[in-house]
Amino acid sequence: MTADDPRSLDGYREKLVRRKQEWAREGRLLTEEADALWPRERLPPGQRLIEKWPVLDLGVQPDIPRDKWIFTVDGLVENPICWKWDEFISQPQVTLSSDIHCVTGWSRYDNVWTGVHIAHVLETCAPEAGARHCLMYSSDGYTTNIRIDRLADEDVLLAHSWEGEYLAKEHGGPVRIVIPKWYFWKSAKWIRRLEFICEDEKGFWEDRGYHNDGDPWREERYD
Ligand SMILES: Nc1nc2c(c(=O)[nH]1)N[C@H]1C(S)=C(S)[C@@H](COP(=O)(O)O)O[C@H]1N2
Ligand SMILES: [Mo]
Repeated sequence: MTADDPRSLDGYREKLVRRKQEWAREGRLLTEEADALWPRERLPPGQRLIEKWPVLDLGVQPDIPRDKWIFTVDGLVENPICWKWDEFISQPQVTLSSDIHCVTGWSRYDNVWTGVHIAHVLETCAPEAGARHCLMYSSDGYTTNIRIDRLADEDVLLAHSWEGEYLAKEHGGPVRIVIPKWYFWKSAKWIRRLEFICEDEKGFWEDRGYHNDGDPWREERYD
């Protein structure tokens, strides 16, 4: 029997090795997709991926017609803002896609938001040097806090639309803030006011045992 004889184990092994060597020379199975897969981990620890978008709130879903909605920015800013719907909607618009990570354990990928970019809000209101934190106020009485540098992140916006349609009331319409890098409780629905302050102040859940920061990658769920 020669080494090429398939009945010989040595021959079989040799053929296999030869074939693998050919594959290596050809670069077989290389897809050049490695960059597209970055970051390799998309689902934070302890989260499960879902498709349907759940509704979570304090049991009150305020009914705010767009023509009655008023949005203010005040506190440590040089130019306080007071936008009615028409003014808000005539500001420059952006569309951004991001993932949602809720502290209750679900995540939802590729949510497409349209609205006013936070950079535009910050440019317009011009926070003073002493402004370090932001307290967000909602029409259902909810509040939540965020450090100003985290609020200023390039993926943050005041969203009026989701997937090309106006945001449903149960998801915070007419306008909610979206702050994707932090657990979703920081993304206040029915937003009505941003207050810039010097010292940090806790919001509704931060005051009730949730973590003050809420980084999903560090599982900062509870205090
Ligand atoms: N105004 C307001 N915003 C809120 C809440 C709330 O109760 N009131 N709940 C927060 C929590 S805990 C979560 S998980 C998300 C839920 O948003 P969704 O109902 O659109 O999924 O909204 C956040 N923003
Ligand atoms: Mo939540």
